Amino acid sequence: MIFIDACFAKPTPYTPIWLMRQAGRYLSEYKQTRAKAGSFLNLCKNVSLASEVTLQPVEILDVDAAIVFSDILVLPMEMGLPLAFLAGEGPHFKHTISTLNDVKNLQSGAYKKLDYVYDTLSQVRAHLDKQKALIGFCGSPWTLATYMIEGQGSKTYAKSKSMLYREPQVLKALLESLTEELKLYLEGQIRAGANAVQIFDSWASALECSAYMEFSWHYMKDIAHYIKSKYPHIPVILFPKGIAGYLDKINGDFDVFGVDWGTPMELAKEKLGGKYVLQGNLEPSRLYDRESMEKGVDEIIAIMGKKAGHIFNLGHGMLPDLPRENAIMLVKMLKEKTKR
Ligand code: 1CP
Repeated sequence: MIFIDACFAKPTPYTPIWLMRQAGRYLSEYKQTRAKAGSFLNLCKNVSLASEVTLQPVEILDVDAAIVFSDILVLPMEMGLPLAFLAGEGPHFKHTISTLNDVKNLQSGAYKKLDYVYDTLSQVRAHLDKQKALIGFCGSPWTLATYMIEGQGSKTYAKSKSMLYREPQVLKALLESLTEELKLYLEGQIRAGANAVQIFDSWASALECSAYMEFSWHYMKDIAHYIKSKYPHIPVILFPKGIAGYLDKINGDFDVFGVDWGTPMELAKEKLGGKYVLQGNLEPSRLYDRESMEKGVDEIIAIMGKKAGHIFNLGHGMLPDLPRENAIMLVKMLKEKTKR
């Protein structure tokens, strides 16, 4: 598989590409399937519909990898926090974590309740082109913890950070239990057919450097090390969003570093290019305009070259109102421009 070869820095016929959040509302096909499912969570839990939306972007865009359709928040949900997706408002947990007792009351063995994710992976792997990779994923302990503590997305992360500085032992207990569940969850995804795994640390940038290393990166590394020691042939991709200033501190046992759009690719290459394959990092909003998109692609190729060591992606997820024609064009353009 071209994508897997690229993750291990082996030469490929062109630079492989996939797009974070490549399944979603910018595709009318997704909206139709989601309507059939009735709700977002029903869609995640319905194996045949979730498989369908996983495969849609592969067929429509011709990307080199599929990412299983699910959400990072199904894991905390299965740890015993009821989850709702409110129309227009995003995810919402009715019960939140604020004390050590709350952490102790979380159910262990959540990874055993996620058969709908494993079954979707198996079904997709059975239908996916042999040359295309299937990516499994999870949220980072820190990013998941912010939703469990705040109850929803946040601008300030006030409750999470207040816990970090006032009662770090409570936050650490939560991060540790998440870490143990996530190791087994990713392992389950690999056994079900995932060819690579990515950990999304979407809210990395909420933390100052020392806090980031101690309360997020430490746990990401622990999960990555666990997977790499048991499954050396499975690439592990880490995507911490918004930590351009901390790249000197990045280390650990993983294969691919996901570069967000706020981190200049030149800087990522200088600091990490010798150690890790880099994935990224086109600013998603460039897809609003074809000329801006092409210019962005050219700039990234000029930095990363056409040799091994790069996987093309956006620097964060697809937005619901981006024109699909430009996403299709992006994939085609990238393959032509990077042909060896
Ligand atoms: O249909 C809808 O209205 C729901 C929109 C939606 C979609 C399409 C949500 C709700 N989740 C998803 C799918 C999803 N989420 C995928 C699918 C696979 C793919 O990439 O095609 C993935 C990988 C995720 C991961 C995810 N969920 C992250 C990490 C990645 C990122 O974008 O930073 C995060 C932070 C979430 C939480 C979440 N789920 C949904 C929303 C709207 C949010 C973000 C809310 C917020 O900003 O706090």
